[in-house]
Amino acid sequence: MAKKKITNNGDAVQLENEKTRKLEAFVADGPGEKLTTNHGVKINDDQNSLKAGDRGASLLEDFILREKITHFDHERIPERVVHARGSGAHGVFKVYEDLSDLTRAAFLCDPGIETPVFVRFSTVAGSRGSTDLARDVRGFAVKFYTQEGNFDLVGNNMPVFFIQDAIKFPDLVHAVKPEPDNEIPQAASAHDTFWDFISQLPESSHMIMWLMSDRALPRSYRMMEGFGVHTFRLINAKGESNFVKFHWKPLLGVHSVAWDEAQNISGKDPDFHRRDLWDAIEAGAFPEWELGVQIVPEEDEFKFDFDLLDPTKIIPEELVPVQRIGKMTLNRNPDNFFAETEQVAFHIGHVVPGIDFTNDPLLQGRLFSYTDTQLIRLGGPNFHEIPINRPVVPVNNNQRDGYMRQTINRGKTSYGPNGIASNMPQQTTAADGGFVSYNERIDARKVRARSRSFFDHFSQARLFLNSQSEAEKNHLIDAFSFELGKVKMIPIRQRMLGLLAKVDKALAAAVAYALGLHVQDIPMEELNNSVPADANIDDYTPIQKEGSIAISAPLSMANTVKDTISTRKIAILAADGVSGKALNNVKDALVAKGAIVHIIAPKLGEIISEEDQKIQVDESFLTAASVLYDAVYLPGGINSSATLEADANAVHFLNEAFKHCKAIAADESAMQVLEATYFYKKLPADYTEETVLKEGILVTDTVSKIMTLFERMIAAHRFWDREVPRKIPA
Ligand code: HDD
Repeated sequence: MAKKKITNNGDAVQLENEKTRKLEAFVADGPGEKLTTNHGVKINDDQNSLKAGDRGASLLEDFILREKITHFDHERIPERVVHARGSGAHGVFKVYEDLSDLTRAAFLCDPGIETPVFVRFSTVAGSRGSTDLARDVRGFAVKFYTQEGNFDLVGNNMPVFFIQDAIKFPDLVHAVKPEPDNEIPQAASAHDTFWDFISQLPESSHMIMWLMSDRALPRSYRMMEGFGVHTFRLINAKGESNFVKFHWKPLLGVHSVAWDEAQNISGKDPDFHRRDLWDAIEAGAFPEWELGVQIVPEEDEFKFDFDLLDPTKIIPEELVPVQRIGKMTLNRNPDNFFAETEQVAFHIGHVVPGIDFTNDPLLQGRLFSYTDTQLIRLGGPNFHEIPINRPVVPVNNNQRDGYMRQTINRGKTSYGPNGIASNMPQQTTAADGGFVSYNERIDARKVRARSRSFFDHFSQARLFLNSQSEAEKNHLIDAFSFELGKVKMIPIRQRMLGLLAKVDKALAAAVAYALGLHVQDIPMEELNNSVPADANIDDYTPIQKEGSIAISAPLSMANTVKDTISTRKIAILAADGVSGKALNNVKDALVAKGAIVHIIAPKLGEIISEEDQKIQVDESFLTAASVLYDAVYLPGGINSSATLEADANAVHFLNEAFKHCKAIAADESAMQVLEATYFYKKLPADYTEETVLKEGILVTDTVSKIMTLFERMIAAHRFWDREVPRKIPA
């Protein structure tokens, strides 16, 4: 029978998945009955240390005290040098159709196979305890526990990277991390060393566009895309290779928050993304992504005006469509953060037969880094034996010993070939599933160099910019102006403006205006870190090949999924005397569509409706904040409206929701509360369907209208177009 786990809200969740079953062997359920030492000796007094008299010194002989304190002293392991702050979840992946034409990876060839996965999302720059809402790249690492061993897809929520060669990774990370003299700022790229580095690194231009865009401020981990970034290879049973880019497409769409909102969330709830993921899974609203692939046949390797091996480039979806090949569902929270989310060790080099690498120089360097880092972080070469890292298939080899070895290998042989154990464990032929590297032809000189096909640093940065909506472009200008405005050294600001101008003169001019500077051209020779001494500057001018495009629709979040309100958080503001009928009708309608609705009142406890009903309050204006919600509803009721109108916190809640372009619906009888806001005068004069869906504001006396239109407003997520023309202080 399938095992079940009871979640916090009392629901039973199926635990019938192979990795989960394997983890069960290591789970300690409950606190246990009798307190013992680590060696099993029952403890008689855990409250007092052993002393020479009740007022005397503690005795060194007290092994119970010593063991407890020693273990405590060693509880922390080094945090990851990057991606230290993360959240994990278990789930499953299933392919839709047999892909054996493309790959021999068994988990991609049989729609009947359900592959367990563990996913860790993360920010990059901040420490373990930093805020979730930093402007940053998000890690999106997936461990597939396949029947042929573990496959780790260690990607990000942005499809390109800052650098083209792994040798620059330590420089990049040193530049973005807090500055070494004063360890300031935490989890932020808005400081001198980061922009000093970036402004001399033209290859980062494309990535910087993504980083300054709203993609760096996800609404939720559940609403982010994921990308494998590098071009990989899929290899079929005949040994044929196709290039592949991996994508994760969230079924809830890709959504972000506003920068001002992100900064506020960092104070109100620094665990915003972690909590959101945890709560959604506990509530049974399992996050889902489709795995997508862009396939490029070997013979098309040189067809594009960029190099497939260059990790600062995407393949625009218009040129090679993303085929959705399967679905991942995250359906179980970890039992223990440290044991699972902290100890999980991903490695880009963990591939299974049917998936292989390319010569992308960033990927090649990563192949070294990931095992190396675990050796220190997880204390030695046996980190693969930590339960979360173990594959679901047997591990047999002649590796032995080392710190923290768990396996007790019986027998005499730990070498091969051997006669004593009949040459076990044996190698497996390719036909039987043994891993064979792709038979790529290599004929080259050994050089420290970069291919000239990597030198067009600006075309795709421009493609990204041109593909953004007006609101998204404004956010980019604001982000650059903020970040460079925090840079103290003027020459760094100036140099960055020069680099930006190479992407887009109007963008550079707008940022220059905010910084009170003028754009000055920088000769490419000055940006010489990425240019070999003999390079011709003309190499930077892109060669337009057939099929080049100016705009790519999927790059804009304006074009994302906007047809669901599932798991969106809606605030209903109410006080004593609220119309219970309106409140409950709207609440029930939203909950029925999967939204999470909280009633927020001046104080916790209960409020009494105008119908004399008791209504349970979820949050007070002290514990809640508008930045933690996606939309607001204001039901009518004379006394409730009078109270809220006079409550500065309620009015601020509404102002802030308006400023962050959220959907706001109100009963006409609550108009007096709206009148107290800054945005009242900016409300549209009519409430036709068209105005409401453009402005995101609805005031009506018909509850049914609220229920139909409000839902569509929430699904639209944000009304960014009103941001600039209807700016208010809040
Ligand atoms: Fe990396 C962690 C993603 C380039 C070296 N990386 C790490 C994680 C993610 C990525 C998601 C966190 C995994 C987890 O949750 O445990 N890294 C990327 C992507 C890159 C990239 C998408 C570019 C395409 N990384 C990169 C380079 C190097 C590293 C070029 C070094 C040469 N990355 C590491 C690391 C980390 C790591 C130091 C820190 C902790 C860990 O590995 O386990 O080895």
